[in-house]
Amino acid sequence: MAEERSVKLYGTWSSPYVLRVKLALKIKGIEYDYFEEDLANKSELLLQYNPVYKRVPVLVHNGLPISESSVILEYIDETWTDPPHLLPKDPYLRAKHRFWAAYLQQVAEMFGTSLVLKSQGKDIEDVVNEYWNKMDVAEELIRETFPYNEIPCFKDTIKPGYLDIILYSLVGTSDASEELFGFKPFIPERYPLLASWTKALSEVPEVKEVTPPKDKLIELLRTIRQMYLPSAPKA
Ligand SMILES: N[C@@H](CCC(=O)N[C@@H](CS)C(=O)NCC(=O)O)C(=O)O
Repeated sequence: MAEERSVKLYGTWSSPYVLRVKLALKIKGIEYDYFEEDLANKSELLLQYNPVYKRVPVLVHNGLPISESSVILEYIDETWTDPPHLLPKDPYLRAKHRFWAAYLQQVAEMFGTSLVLKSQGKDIEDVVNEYWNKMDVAEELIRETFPYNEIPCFKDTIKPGYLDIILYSLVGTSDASEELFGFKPFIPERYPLLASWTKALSEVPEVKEVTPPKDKLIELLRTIRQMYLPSAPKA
């Protein structure tokens, strides 16, 4: 169909939000043209397509731009209605998936690398403790979103969905920041479910295909850290 051919994604390789869209398109088997943006010198098209936030990702479907990664994921699921579906059919379960996706995002953003890097005046230990406390809640309660309360296990017939994509985008590339900052988002002993869920996701072929290379990410994080904390070690 012509509709399916005209899909364009404006992104930047290191963005966790762009990763979400790449993953959703890959899982749904949707072909698209990708345009890498230089965020220090945004293209006219990006500014035109996302005049409100001027951010990536932007998905352009048949000339119509959609921005904000979670909105894009829902748009993809509602437009390409063949399975696999990103959100569950059942409205209550859909609501739960959206709820937990928003919660995980809020906690991760609160704790985000940029916060750690920029909050020189703030006690990092307090930030970490707050993160643990909030993730404890997710570890205990998120199980109810899974069928039969089983930890997700992905195979040919069970592909990652909306909540999986959001979780993976938030912590899936954390091995790069772990190597640099020594912080692990989910210690397996404390977070058996969240840790094994993230690990299962990282082994899905579609996920491996779109995850940015760890070395390249480490390099980028080093540069960012250097910008905010000039006294930080270079290597
Ligand atoms: N809430 C947005 C966040 C997108 C976002 O923060 N994108 C960053 C790249 S990771 C960006 O475009 N930054 C450029 C800027 O803020 O000027 C989403 O979910 O799509």
